[in-house]
Amino acid sequence: MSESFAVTGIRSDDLSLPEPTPEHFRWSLLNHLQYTVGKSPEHASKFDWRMALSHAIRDRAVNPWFNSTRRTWAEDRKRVYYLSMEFLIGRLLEDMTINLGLRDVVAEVLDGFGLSFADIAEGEPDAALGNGGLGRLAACYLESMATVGCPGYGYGLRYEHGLFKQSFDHGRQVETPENWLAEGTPWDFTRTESAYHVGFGGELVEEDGVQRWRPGSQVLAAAHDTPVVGYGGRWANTLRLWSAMPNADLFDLGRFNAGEFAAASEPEALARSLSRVLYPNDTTEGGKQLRLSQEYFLTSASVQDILRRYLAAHDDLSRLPEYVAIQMNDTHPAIAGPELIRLLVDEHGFGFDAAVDVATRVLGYTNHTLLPEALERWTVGLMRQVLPRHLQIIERLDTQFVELQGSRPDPVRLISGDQVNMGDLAFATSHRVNGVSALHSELVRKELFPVHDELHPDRIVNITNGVTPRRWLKLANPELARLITDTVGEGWETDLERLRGLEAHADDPSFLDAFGRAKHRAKEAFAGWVMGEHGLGVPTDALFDVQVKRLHEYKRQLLNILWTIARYQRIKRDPGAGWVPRVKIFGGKAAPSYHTAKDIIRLINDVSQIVNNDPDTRDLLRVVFPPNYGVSMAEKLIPAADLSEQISTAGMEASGTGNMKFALNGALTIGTLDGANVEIREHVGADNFFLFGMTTEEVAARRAEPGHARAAIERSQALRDVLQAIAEGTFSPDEPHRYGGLVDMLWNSDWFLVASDFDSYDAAQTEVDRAYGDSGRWQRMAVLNIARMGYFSSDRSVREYMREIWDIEPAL
Ligand code: 6GP
Repeated sequence: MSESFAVTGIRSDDLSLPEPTPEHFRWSLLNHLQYTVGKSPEHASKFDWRMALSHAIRDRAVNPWFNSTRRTWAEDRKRVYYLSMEFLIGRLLEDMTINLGLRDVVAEVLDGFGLSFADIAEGEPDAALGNGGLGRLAACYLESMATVGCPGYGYGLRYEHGLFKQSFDHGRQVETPENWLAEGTPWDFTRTESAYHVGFGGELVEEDGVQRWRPGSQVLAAAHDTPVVGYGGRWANTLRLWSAMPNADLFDLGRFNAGEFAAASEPEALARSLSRVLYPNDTTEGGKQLRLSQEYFLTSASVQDILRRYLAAHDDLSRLPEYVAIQMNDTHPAIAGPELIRLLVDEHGFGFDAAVDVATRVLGYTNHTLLPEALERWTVGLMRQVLPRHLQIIERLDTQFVELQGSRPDPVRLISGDQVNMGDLAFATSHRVNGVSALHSELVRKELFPVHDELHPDRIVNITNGVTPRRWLKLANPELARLITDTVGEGWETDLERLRGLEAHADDPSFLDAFGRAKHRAKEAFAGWVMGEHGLGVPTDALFDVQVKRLHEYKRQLLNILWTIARYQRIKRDPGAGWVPRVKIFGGKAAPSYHTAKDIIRLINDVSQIVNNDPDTRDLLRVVFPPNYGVSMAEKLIPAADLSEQISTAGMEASGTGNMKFALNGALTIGTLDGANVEIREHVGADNFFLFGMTTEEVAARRAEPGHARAAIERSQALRDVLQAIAEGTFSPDEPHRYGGLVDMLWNSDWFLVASDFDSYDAAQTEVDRAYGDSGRWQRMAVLNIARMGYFSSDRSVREYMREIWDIEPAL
């Protein structure tokens, strides 16, 4: 901790930057190039220019940031703290430039130097500090909180290595470490003075009749702050990421001097491992002890920081819920309940029940999945070893929770057998629990927490997810964004319902024509990128049919590739049947240990080899799977999509957010009644959505039928032909039985009901062909989709959180 050395008499306002005129910005850029980066314009590389530009932009974020912080203190406002193990923020340069309203100025200045903004921005690595939906949602919500003026912080970990880099070796996924910090990041301010000790292990000792925790080891959490600027630059919040720093005494100088270099550094390395890598598992848990320690590291540092900030302006901790709301992004930070209770009881003299009451009123919990393997459970043994005091608190909460259930014969437990159930713990220590789409929240109520719900009927609420229209339309799709502004005027960026104004133009041929041109240019841009980057050829006059998301059986990329094979066989049988040319585009990563998902990736790649090289079909069907899907690829691909594949087994996708991004960019959805698809369809209209598949109830009933998969395959000639071709090695001639396991699974178990939904999916795809064949009709449908997507702005979601969970007023 560094000593404060405040100098009075100089006001930060006096240091404000002048208006961002091109002249000033030009000066600022050159100044940073020379004095921050240390390069002259004659010798600067593209990287140097990017760093200088990023610093010049970051400068502009500081005043809104200070102003927002100052106002929050001055007005003694409540703050929201969003605790998340993942923030999948992607690149920041263009995003900040747009939100600060500087895009035109920057382009003009760079132009003057013969540089292109797009070219420079393209060099920025993605901050891939997340796996998928949950992490990207956290990033959208932070941006929306800043845009609507909700004072708050995102708290996360500053992983040295974000989500692994994916490449393909003969079609197989290969993972290599991602290194976003290798060249340094221009965005964050390191605050070594905001460092906290986080303890692990050790023992409980009794002192003056009270239990005290004596941790066995301690790690320092150091803060790194990135300003998060809302659209228009009217408000800015902070993303505070913790990195682990070993205590200086962990380095054993004696051993080092004795020549034992590695051993001397080992405890240090172990401490640093807390923020070294992001767990590459989406929805499944892994790597027990380190993962639990990481979760506690994030939570403890954040809760300590929150209390410090509160106590700087208040002294009565019982009023904490009036000033603090903490949102737990899934159960990963669910140790926040016990941690807050521990601090209140052990350090601030609270009684246990009073502490529980305060914690519960402060905390909220968002559930993001029903998959049983994703519901975190830690063994009591591990918990005792890593967090003995917290275990004690959870035991007491468990006892109280059982008492609350009265004489119920088989009470729900926070600790059952030797397992601590983090979902139940999170529920029991929160005043609100929310699902992320209407359907999902209903299932959270009925399937996941029926007993909790009975005891606390007003605790579960639904907040349907949303996405930020700044990144996912204005930034990603400038051409469409311009057309929208020309048509409905400015302001849709922060009031997405204004897109409704497009409806009046849905039958206007010149507008549809302009829309068609914007779509086509996005397709050409994507095709150019995929050729330049991956050497994959993509015909731009074909229908772009896209499925990008994590690889998971429930998301059913397998259904998509099986249908693709059926299409291939049909074209081969009848090449002249007037096929609509399609490009099937896949993207997504599989968890490294998820073997079935990796088999599916390989199958898609194998199929692409055969299909793309077959002269009979290559003009009508192409399969492309660019490796290493992430936020930046999504920004290029989503604007180019015609068809959005949202084909999960009903009841399994909590919400989806990609589905929203595609529809907002004028792709039509082929989808099941799952997650937010249900609400998207309600909004855009059933006529403008390709629905197929069983409902959640039908899925449950079908699963109970013995032999359902076999029966479905026997009913479908097309599917039989596909499975036979795979089984014969048509797509893996060098190893004909490569997919024996997959085929066998489809015949005999098929938990995800790929076979049962195949024919229905096939029929919906036929509808897609028919609609696409009439380009006027297709474009009209696409425009109606865009026009009716206003509801799915993350600004709306965040306002609902503010009203229904956080109880906070916007500062704007
Ligand atoms: C995901 C859900 O799978 C997805 O449906 C949802 O849109 C997204 O969260 C945001 O709510 N879940 C995860 O990414 C996850 O790791 C534990 O859940």
